[in-house]
Amino acid sequence: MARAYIALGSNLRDPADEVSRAFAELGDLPTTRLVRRSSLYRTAPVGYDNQPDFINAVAEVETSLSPLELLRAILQLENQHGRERPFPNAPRVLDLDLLLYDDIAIRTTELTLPHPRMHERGFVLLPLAEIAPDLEIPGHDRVASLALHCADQGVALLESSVP
Ligand code: PH2
Ligand code: MG
Ligand code: MG
Repeated sequence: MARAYIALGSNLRDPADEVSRAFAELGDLPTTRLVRRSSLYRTAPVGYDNQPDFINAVAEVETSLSPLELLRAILQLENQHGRERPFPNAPRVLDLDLLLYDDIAIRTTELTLPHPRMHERGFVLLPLAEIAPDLEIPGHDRVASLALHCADQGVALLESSVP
């Protein structure tokens, strides 16, 4: 079994509900188990400002799907939620990004691992630091250390997700 981390994001319809349902759907993928899920975070948009805040979170899964099988499966989940892609960084009903798959580093047209921007994004690193602070991102640093640099990125724990 491999261990993979997936970033979840939504800023259309009912974002907290889209992300919560997506956690369950990840655990229902073939030969895949949801091991841990972060809290939900409310985050300021990065890259294209004129859109609503996002709800972001991170999932840890155990899977025997290959990296490409897992990637294709999560893109299919996005489509099932009605994802449309009018322009880069557009608002979206569900975004699922494969962040890490074991310690694999690859770069192909379809998939780059680790995710090329994850080491600088608070909306990924802060939820990830909650569930895997000691994880090393291949080619970068420990998650908890990288997350320290993201304090000013407008990422806030959503109170309603605290048990
Ligand atoms: N995703 C992006 C670009 N910008 N900003 C926030 N806050 N959250 C996201 O998930 C996000 C983003 C590209 O996928
Ligand atoms: Mg994304
Ligand atoms: Mg994506």
